[in-house]
Amino acid sequence: MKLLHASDFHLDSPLSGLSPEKSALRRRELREIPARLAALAKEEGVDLVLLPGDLFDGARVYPETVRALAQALEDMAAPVFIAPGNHDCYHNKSPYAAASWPDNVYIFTAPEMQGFELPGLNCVVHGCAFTAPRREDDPLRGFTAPDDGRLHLLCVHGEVGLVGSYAPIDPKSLERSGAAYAALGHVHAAGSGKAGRTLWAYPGCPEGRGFDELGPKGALIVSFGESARLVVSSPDGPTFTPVDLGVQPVAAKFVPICRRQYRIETVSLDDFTAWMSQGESPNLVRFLLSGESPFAPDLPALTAQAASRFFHVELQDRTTLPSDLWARAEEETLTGLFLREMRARLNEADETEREKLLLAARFGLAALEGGEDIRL
Ligand SMILES: [Mn+2]
Repeated sequence: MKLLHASDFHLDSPLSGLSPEKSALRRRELREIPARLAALAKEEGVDLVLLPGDLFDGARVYPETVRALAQALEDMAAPVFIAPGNHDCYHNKSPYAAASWPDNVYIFTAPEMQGFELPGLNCVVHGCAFTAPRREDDPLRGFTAPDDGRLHLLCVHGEVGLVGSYAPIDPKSLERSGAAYAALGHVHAAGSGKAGRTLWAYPGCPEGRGFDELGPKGALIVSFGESARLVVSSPDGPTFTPVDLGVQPVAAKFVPICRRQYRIETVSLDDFTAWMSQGESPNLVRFLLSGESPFAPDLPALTAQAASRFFHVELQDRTTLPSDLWARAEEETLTGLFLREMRARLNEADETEREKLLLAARFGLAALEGGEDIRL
């Protein structure tokens, strides 16, 4: 028995920080997520698909987006369960109620837990729906699946924790649920944990939409009866650590399906030049320029130089003044006096003030030493 678990597509998201052309392209790429998942479902030969919510970013959805989703869900050729989340909560005007959906799609419509039996798989899928953009109670409170030898699965949108406005799920509720696997949605980074004999997991969103959604993004393929594994998130994407889950071994495999990745790379000015000599990248990259430099790097010029190599690139200056410069603070010269003054101010400064002072120090030194700041 194998299932596909994906969530938080946020279809038709407004994508800020990109040109109108690039946002339009990204919106189209987002709209292709369901089709890519359908291809993955077929390739893996899954028996079941669990989609715990936030498939749409909001109530305003393009008709073609709904059509593309419905078509892809039909193509999955397996039972599909949707548990609407805070962004796509169920109500009588939501696309879940208004549009027509293929026969293999089941949408949870009530905040209370409901079970749906799949006799062919000896399995029961339990889920619920957000019916408003907020929910402060634990959707699993008081829920326990019967210990009847069938495979019990959860499909729920919410956040693992004790309090919050997005269906806080107490780990104790997960433990008491008796489910073998809890397919959760809401958190945009892949991750998972164990509560009693229940493995719970978030696949994360299948495409990043900003620099707060970094690295490879995708879906989970979960199989039952193999050696147990737990998926753990790391900065380079999820990695896998084997764990013993006891009676019902579950294996969760992360499969990247994203077209592009948002990445933040910390590089020295020299390494940045090396990055520039590499081939073209489909990614959206923010470089944090690090290391020591007597002058402030010319960000507009460097960004222009890098622009053609990345789908999107932006630079931030994190360089500091060379440390040997401060040795000159003891000199009985105007430069020495200036450095002593700047050092005292930098020691007192907060983060934003530091940036300005660093720039002031660079300009001041350039003026005093007759040098030239490349930005002037
Ligand atoms: Mn959510």
